[in-house]
Amino acid sequence: MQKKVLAIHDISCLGRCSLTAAIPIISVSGAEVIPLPTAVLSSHTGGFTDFTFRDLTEDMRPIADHWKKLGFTFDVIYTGYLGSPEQVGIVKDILRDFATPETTIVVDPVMADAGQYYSLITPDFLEGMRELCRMADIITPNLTEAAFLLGEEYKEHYTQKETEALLRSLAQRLGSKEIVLSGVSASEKTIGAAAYDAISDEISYAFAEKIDGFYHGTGDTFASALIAALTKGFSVEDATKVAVEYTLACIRRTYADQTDTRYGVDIENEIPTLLRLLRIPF
Ligand code: PXL
Repeated sequence: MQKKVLAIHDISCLGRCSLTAAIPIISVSGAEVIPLPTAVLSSHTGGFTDFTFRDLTEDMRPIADHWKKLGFTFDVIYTGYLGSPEQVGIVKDILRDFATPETTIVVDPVMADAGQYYSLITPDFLEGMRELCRMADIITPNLTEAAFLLGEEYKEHYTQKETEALLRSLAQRLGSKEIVLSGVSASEKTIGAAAYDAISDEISYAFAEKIDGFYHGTGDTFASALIAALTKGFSVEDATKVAVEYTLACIRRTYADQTDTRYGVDIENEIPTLLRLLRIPF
């Protein structure tokens, strides 16, 4: 049976993040992606001015009600950027209504990066994101979001010991079974992610070469590739490796092309890389 992934994020028309990353990337795995848009923006909010923003809070319940009448369920429910703090309650109801015992719930608590909230996100979102994380099987924060979820100040550098303490505190506070933490470094030359299995208390790392610059949307590229691998049956540890390698490949190509990094990374021309990493013949 073809897998079905519900993706609850905004559509930022320009800038390849949220749904414009999730739909193409997860589709590479052969899963069907069903979007539930939280807002429509002319571009994402990082580095652009004068972008439009249409909040879809009013539309989300009627859309979900239609699907409920059709008897829909999903193999994966993947939530990310929300358009308003009120959407937390709606998403919680959707998780209750559409997740079966076999559904994997992945919550990306999209709020912040490099120590700062995104421009439309206020601290009002924080408690709601904690509540969503408590309902997840897997959470995928970056280092900033992890610190904020714990009510801690973000630090520019985390040692391995500090990173591991962060993972264990998150698991304790939010009850997470699996945490995939992005933006982790082993040295100045590397960047990657840590995957923590709270049940076995094991932590694995995946690193790639760090490339200069700030690339928008890479958190969504990363989480979407992780989900692509999970739907192909990869373990969280192996899916994290796939996601790190694919994200690095997209960044490397974008860096080589010298394009404006606000427009996101070149996810399209690295689709063959993702197929190879997912071991899908083509
Ligand atoms: O990639 C995270 C993200 C998602 N959606 C919107 C954003 C951002 C980051 O800036 O602005 C609208």
